[in-house]
Formats: sequence, structure tokens, C-alpha cells
Amino acid sequence: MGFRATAQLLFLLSFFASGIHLNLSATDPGDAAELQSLKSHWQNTPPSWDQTEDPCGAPWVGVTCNNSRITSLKLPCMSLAGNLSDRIGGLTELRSLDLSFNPNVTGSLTPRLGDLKNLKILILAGCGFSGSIPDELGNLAELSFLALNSNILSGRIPASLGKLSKLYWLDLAENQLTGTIPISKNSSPGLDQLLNAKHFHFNRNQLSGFIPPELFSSDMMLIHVLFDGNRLEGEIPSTLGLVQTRGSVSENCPGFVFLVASSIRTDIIHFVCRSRLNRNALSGEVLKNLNNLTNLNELNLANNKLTGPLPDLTKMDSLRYVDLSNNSFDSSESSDWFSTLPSLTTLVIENGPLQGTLTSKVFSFPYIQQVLLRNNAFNGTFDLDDSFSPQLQLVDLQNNQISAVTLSADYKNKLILVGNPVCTGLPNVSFCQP
Ligand SMILES: *[C@@H]1O[C@H](CO)[C@@H](O)[C@H](O)[C@H]1NC(C)=O
Ligand SMILES: *[C@@H]1O[C@H](CO)[C@@H](O)[C@H](O)[C@H]1NC(C)=O
Ligand SMILES: *[C@@H]1O[C@H](CO)[C@@H](O)[C@H](O)[C@H]1NC(C)=O
Ligand SMILES: *[C@@H]1O[C@H](CO)[C@@H](O)[C@H](O)[C@H]1NC(C)=O
Ligand SMILES: *[C@@H]1O[C@H](CO)[C@@H](O)[C@H](O)[C@H]1NC(C)=O
Ligand SMILES: *[C@@H]1O[C@H](CO)[C@@H](O)[C@H](O)[C@H]1NC(C)=O
Ligand SMILES: *[C@@H]1O[C@H](CO)[C@@H](O)[C@H](O)[C@H]1NC(C)=O
Ligand SMILES: CC(=O)N[C@H]1CO[C@H](CO)[C@@H](O)[C@@H]1O
Repeated sequence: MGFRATAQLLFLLSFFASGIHLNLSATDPGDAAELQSLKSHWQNTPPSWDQTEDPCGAPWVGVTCNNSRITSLKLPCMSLAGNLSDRIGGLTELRSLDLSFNPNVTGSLTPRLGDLKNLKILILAGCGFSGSIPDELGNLAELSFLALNSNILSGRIPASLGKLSKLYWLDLAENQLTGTIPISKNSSPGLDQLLNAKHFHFNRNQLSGFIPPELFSSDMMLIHVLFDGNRLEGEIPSTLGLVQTRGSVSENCPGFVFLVASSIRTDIIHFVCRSRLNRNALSGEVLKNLNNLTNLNELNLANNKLTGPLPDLTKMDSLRYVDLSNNSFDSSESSDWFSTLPSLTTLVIENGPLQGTLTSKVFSFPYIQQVLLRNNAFNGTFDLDDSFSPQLQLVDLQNNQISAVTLSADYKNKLILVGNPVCTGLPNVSFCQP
């Protein structure tokens, strides 16, 4: 009798105890402890974080859970301050971590980020992180989105990032990264292995050396490549022309890539398929098969030291924006170079190599809005005939050698011819006014 009562009591106790245990917290105790520890390094966490001890219970703002495990931390633009402690590595069920645009979150990136084996999205853009990018990020085999841009990260780009075979988005822009772009060698990985990447953003760092030709291949799907604002030199590798965006234009290059990530600033959601390589010291001839990039929307090669003929754009039917300013291209007759570019809205070739009579063909491209060709060597008569596009808003031909003008009476928008011989006799007409 006594034994049975004891047994019943024990049973009840254990049932009760397990009941208490289950109900005490909706959060896995390990995860709760890790998050409490992270919280202790942060100021300005959302008020809900102080109301309960249980992140998944009445869920803390920015925390998402599944089966009592913390699966997502999204705390963009919260004025959070502090640093990211190693304990982040204990949240092993995390799928998504976004601390972006909290400039007062500082310190180094802990190598324990590499323990987050389930992580698909890592967005630490616009914080104050410094130090190097840990090699361990290369262990995040599920990662598809990596944005470390706009911090003060230094050191080299880890070659281990080449192991991120599911990576779709790689943004390391606007840091202080140095060294060359790592490519694979023997058994060591490299960025040439990122065959699913559509975005390579390396602009505004201090990267140096050549852009390795091995970086690009016909297996790649890149749609947006940014290298501008580095210390790169040498030639643009002709292999860039091998990159093919697969499928139809509308599928791969719809003109607008909308980011799912809520925290990315809205002013950068209008990325299009484009290649921006300006403001380096790239020299040599522009790749010969550039015109294989038939889906390219924007081509900006301004402010380099490119030589040789102007690039052939004849098959680049998607091009909307072209800037070839401030290079050292061979002199070229405009009528030989211009071909029909059915999507072009803006053509910029300042300090360019164009000479002879400017063909009026460029003004009749159906979508052309701006033609900015100051400081070339156009001469003879400038003829803007009635075939000009109704979109045309601005023609800037300052500082050429144009000696006469034939202007369609229907063109009422801006034309600038200051600095041409034609204006010495006509200082008082609108197109000769500064
Ligand atoms: C929660 O996790 C289970 C497996 O653990 C998974 O099947 C389910 O899709 C997850 N739910 C969400 C919303 O992620
Ligand atoms: C960052 O910290 C500085 C100094 O403590 C403060 O003035 C600034 O407002 C903070 N910035 C943000 C975005 O919280
Ligand atoms: C975070 O800050 C604490 C002091 O507040 C410091 O001890 C720790 O090393 C810092 N951690 C990192 C990763 O910067
Ligand atoms: C690029 O185009 C040229 C002809 O313009 C062609 O010979 C070459 O094979 C093309 N390259 C690729 C990779 O398609
Ligand atoms: C070309 O160089 C000049 C002089 O350095 C500069 O003012 C201009 O902005 C440059 N043009 C472009 C399109 O970058
Ligand atoms: C215009 O320039 C070209 C080459 O620079 C020259 O051959 C031609 O004679 C010039 N034409 C006029 C009308 O000055
Ligand atoms: C343009 O010339 C006319 C006379 O030909 C003169 O009355 C007028 O003031 C001039 N305008 C300017 C802005 O110089
Ligand atoms: C949130 C939670 O787990 N609630 C459970 C608490 O325990 C009772 C009885 O064991 C369950 O019915 C609840 O679902």
C-alpha cells in the first residue's frame, strides 16, 4: 500500500515535473541561453526582449522559432549597439541572420559564424564590423545570400568562400579589403567555383592586381558584376564574355531584381544586369567578345586606361546605359562605330576618341534620352534631323570642333555646343550659352 502510494506519487511528480519542464519555456534552453548571452552584449534591443525570458514564447521582436529552436534573427535598422559574441555559434538551427544597418554594432566577425551549418542568409551590411572575414564562413554549405558590404572589413577575400556552392548573392562592396581575387588552384577553393552566383559586388575596396581570367567561365550565371573603385589593373579578361545568363532575358534579367531581404536600402533595389568596371586602372584592349553579353543592361568602363578600338556593341540589344568616358581608345569615325542599339537610353563618352561628322543615327535610337559626348573631336556640320527619338532630352557636345548646325525645328530640349567653332559666330543662341 505504502509502496503503491509512493509509486503513484513518484509518477505524478515525474509527470508534473516533465509538464513543468515542457511548459516552463517555449524555447530550447540551449538557444535561450545563447540568445540571452548575445543580448548581454547589445544595447537598444527591442522592448519585448525585456518582457519575458522566453524568446520563442510570446516571441521577441525579430526572433522566429520552429519546434522551440531559434531559426531566424532579423534586427535590421534597430540602432542596436555592441558586438556579436561567439555565442552566436550556438544557435545552430539559425537559417537567417540579419543585423544590417546598425552602424554601432562593431568588433570583429567571430569565426564561430562558421558553426551555423543551416544558415541560408547572412546579412551584416551597414554595420561597423572590422577585422578580417573569417575563413570559417566557407563552411556555411547552405548559404545562398552573403552581404557583408559597407563595413570596415580589411584583409583578403577568403578563398574558402569558393566552397559556398549555393551562393546566389555575394556582396563585399564598400569595405577595405585588399589583395587579389582568389581563384581555385589544385585543392584550394576560389570564387571561380561560385557557379550559382548572380551577383558579384566587390566595388569600393582596395583590391589590387589583375582580374583573373579564370574567374569567369561559360558555366557561370552572373548578371551583376561590380569591380569599380578598386586598385585593379591590367586588362579586362576576355573570359567575361563567356558568362552566359541562361534562359530568356525576362527570366534572368528582368531589369529589376527585387530583394526579398527587408533590410536592404530601397535605393539599391533597382539593380539590373550590368557590369561596372570603372575607376580602376584597367588597361589594354576591351575584350573582343564583349558583345556576346547580349543580356547586359549597363556597361560602364569609364575612367580606366583602356586602349585599342572602342568595344563592339553590335549584338548587345539589352544595353540601356553605356559609359566609356576617360579612356585612351583609338580614334574612331563616329559613323563607323555607331550601330543600332534598340534599348539604349544613355550614351556617355566624355573625353572620347570620336571624330569626323557625328552621325545623326544615334539620335534616332528608339529610347535614347541622353547623348553626352563632350571633349571628342567631332567636326563639320552637326545634323539633328527630324528622325530624332521623341524621348531625347539632352545632347551635350561641348568642346568639339563642330563648325555648323542643322537643327530640326521640332527639337525643343537641351542642346549644348559651347566650346565649338560654331559658337564663335553665334554667342547669343541658346545652345551656345554655358
Ligand atoms: C519547422 O521544422 C520542420 C522540421 O523540423 C519543418 O518540416 C517545417 O517546415 C519547419 N517549419 C517552418 C515554418 O520552417
Ligand atoms: C551610434 O553611437 C553614437 C555614439 O554613441 C551615437 O551618437 C549615434 O546616434 C549612434 N548611431 C545609431 C544609428 O544608433
Ligand atoms: C565584444 O566586446 C567585449 C567587451 O564589451 C569584448 O570583450 C569582446 O572581445 C568583443 N568581442 C568581439 C568579437 O569583438
Ligand atoms: C562570342 O562571339 C563570337 C563571334 O562574335 C564567337 O566567335 C564566339 O564563339 C562567341 N563566344 C562564346 C563563348 O559564345
Ligand atoms: C572624366 O574625367 C573628368 C576629369 O577628370 C571628370 O570631371 C569627369 O567626371 C569624368 N567623366 C566621367 C563620366 O566619369
Ligand atoms: C574632320 O576630321 C577628319 C579627321 O579628323 C578630317 O579627315 C576631316 O577633313 C575633317 N573635316 C572637316 C570638315 O574639317
Ligand atoms: C542677344 O542679342 C540681342 C541683339 O541681337 C540682344 O538684344 C540681347 O541682349 C542678347 N542677349 C544676350 C543674353 O546677350
Ligand atoms: C506551450 C505548451 O507546451 N503547453 C503544454 C503544457 O502542458 C500541457 C499538459 O502537459 C499541454 O497540454 C500544453 O500543450
